[in-house]
Amino acid sequence: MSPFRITRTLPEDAVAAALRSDVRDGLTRTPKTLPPKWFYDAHGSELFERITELPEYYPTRAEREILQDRAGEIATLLPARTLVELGSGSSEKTRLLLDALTGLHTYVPVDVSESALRQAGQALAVERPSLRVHALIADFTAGLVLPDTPGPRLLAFLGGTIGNLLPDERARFLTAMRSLLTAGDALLLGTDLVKDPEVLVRAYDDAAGVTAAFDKNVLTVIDRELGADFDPDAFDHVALWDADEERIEMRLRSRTTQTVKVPALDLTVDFAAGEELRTEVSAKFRREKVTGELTAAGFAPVGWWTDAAGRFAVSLSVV
Ligand code: AVJ
Repeated sequence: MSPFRITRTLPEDAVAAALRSDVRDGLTRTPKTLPPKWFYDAHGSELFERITELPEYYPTRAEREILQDRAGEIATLLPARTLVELGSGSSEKTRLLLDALTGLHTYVPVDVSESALRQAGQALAVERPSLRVHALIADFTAGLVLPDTPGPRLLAFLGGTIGNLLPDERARFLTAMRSLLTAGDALLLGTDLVKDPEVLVRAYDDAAGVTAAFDKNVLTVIDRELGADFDPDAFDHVALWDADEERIEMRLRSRTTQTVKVPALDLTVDFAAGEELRTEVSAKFRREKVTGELTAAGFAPVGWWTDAAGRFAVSLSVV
């Protein structure tokens, strides 16, 4: 077996502190919000894997189609020796890139979910005996530090997860990613594209209710980690299309007037009947918007590929 290392760039108590401050900030503002990163405990990561297999949730399949068709071309444009993958989850689509990057030295999966990293990292280390795997448990929206590995580096941020950041967060994130890279390195970015709102809403409100369970799982996380008494069944999952911002929003709508206690924060939160807590934004893009944001952050776009149906795009930008 090849070396498998796992590094925690954020100490566990910093993760706990971030959860506390996110929950306090989010539940005391109007309208109430929570950042989507807290969906992904072990159960949430499992639910997300199930989402990617739903008939309505097309982004995973569309992006896989692009990588199946284009990984060779991407590897020729950027023959990376280090592949860094942000929000790697199960690293399933990564295998397509790993197969194409024939000169690869080290794979660096980065995720907030230790359980997903361990599973995926260990499996890969067994499957690819010559590949070094150095996993990072990190919040890539806050000061990421990459291990010292050979270049060129390809930084992959797939799945459309950049859409989960708000516009100002996106700008700061892309600038921070640019500053991690040096000449010859590149960013491979997956972005979901603007399309028929009905298709989009169905992708975030599936018939089997898996996305609803995923959405409500954030309440279970807060109950467990902060001793709160959220009743997930007291909320309805809502997915809506914001046509002005061109983004999907997921919300949890309180079924009744209710009060929730969060003992670890010494906090009491009142919900009016029908009040909504925003749990995720998922921005959808047009090519000009992606190119504009990349260019503003100092990247030079060199490749743009979509699936045959034009639902999703993968772009490559050099430094
Ligand atoms: C793949 C993390 C970007 O926004 O589509 C899936 C997460 N949320 N269904 C997305 C998600 C609801 C997802 N990301």
